[in-house]
Amino acid sequence: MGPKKKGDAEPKPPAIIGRVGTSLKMGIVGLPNVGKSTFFNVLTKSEAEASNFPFCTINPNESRVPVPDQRLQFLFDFWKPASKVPAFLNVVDIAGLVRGASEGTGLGNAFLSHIRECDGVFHVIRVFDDEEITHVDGEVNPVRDIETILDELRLKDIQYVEGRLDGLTRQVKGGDKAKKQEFEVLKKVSEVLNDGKHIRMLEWNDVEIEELNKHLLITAKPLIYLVNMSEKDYIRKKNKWLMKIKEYLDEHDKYAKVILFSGCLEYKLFEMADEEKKTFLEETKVESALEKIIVNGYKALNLIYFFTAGEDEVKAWPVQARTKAPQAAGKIHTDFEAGFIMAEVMHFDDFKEAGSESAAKASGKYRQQGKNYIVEDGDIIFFKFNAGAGLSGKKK
Ligand SMILES: Nc1nc2c(ncn2[C@@H]2O[C@H](COP(=O)(O)OP(=O)(O)O)[C@@H](O)[C@H]2O)c(=O)[nH]1
Ligand SMILES: [Mg+2]
Repeated sequence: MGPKKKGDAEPKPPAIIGRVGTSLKMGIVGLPNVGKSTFFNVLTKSEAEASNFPFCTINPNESRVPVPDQRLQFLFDFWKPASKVPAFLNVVDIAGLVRGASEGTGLGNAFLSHIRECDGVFHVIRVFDDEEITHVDGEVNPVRDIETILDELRLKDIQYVEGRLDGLTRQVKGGDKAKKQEFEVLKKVSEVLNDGKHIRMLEWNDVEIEELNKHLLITAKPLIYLVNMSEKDYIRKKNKWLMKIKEYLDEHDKYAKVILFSGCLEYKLFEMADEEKKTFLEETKVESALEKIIVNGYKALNLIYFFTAGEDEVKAWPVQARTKAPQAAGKIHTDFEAGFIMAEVMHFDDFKEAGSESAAKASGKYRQQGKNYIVEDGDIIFFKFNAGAGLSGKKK
């Protein structure tokens, strides 16, 4: 693949359900007392500490955590720049939902509206037993809990969609052709929801997605299950509920991502000194689940990043998947987009293999790309742009 020539048909990327932008957020959702806040705290504190970035509190319930990436670390080590900037995942701790939340039980409506403002969901489920920590529904039963939460999210969307359909039905009957498409799509949405499914579980065409994106439906958001285990169970990777959860999800939420973790263990690791932690991890042969959780959360939001790299700064620039080069350049500066000439691109892997920029160039891995180039995760990019009044500028 060389640079695209003028006149090449522009491929239209498939539409994505969800908001446009790069400051997207994952909300932590679940019943009360399942370990959401513990997870939020340890995630935000330990990741910020481990990577030497200041604790990035936005407000008490919202934080951003650096996205761990060995490629970025490699670039930091290579360039030793004055400024090092990773990508960040925004995370929000949302208060617990209980059965009946969609009808307002336990401030449910307020909490559900917080989920609506997020772009993806970490659904925390509890499989740890602890008599000290009461379970809102009596005893630990993660399958029932998953069902409770999925139902409440779905019922909230049903309320919303039915409200919209009331108005739309009148308008369409009154002959408003412009509303016909929205009406048809929301009718289908309502059927899907009433059939017990979430919007995210189905494939939608571009027209439908265009309509879906006019509404922030909760069940359209990507969802990752985080199974909170006791330390002991997490280390031996065993718990009587795991099979039951798998069976339930195979039947009801087949493509959902499930990640096991232990809030307790993560906290313990966070409090250990480096040496102690190293020994502990070697002896138990366990791994912290936090990196995996962050990376998957970031992916679920359809975010990727490209790098700019040099002696001054090495930085990861978030863009939505399938962003084209000029718009990616626009993340750095609006002038870069307006005066876009070309992008010089080498993929991180090629750079690493070649060992230097010049070696990558010599092996033809440093390519010039035009305005239709779709940026890939891990591209190292050097933009060339026209800096106004006919001046030709070159900028990292
Ligand atoms: N035994 C055990 N207790 C936990 C674990 N995670 C959280 N807890 C405890 O459960 C209680 C509720 O935790 P919290 O994080 O506030 O739950 P939230 O209501 O879901 O935010 C607290 O007393 C925590 O210390 C865990 O993995 N194991
Ligand atoms: Mg909490």
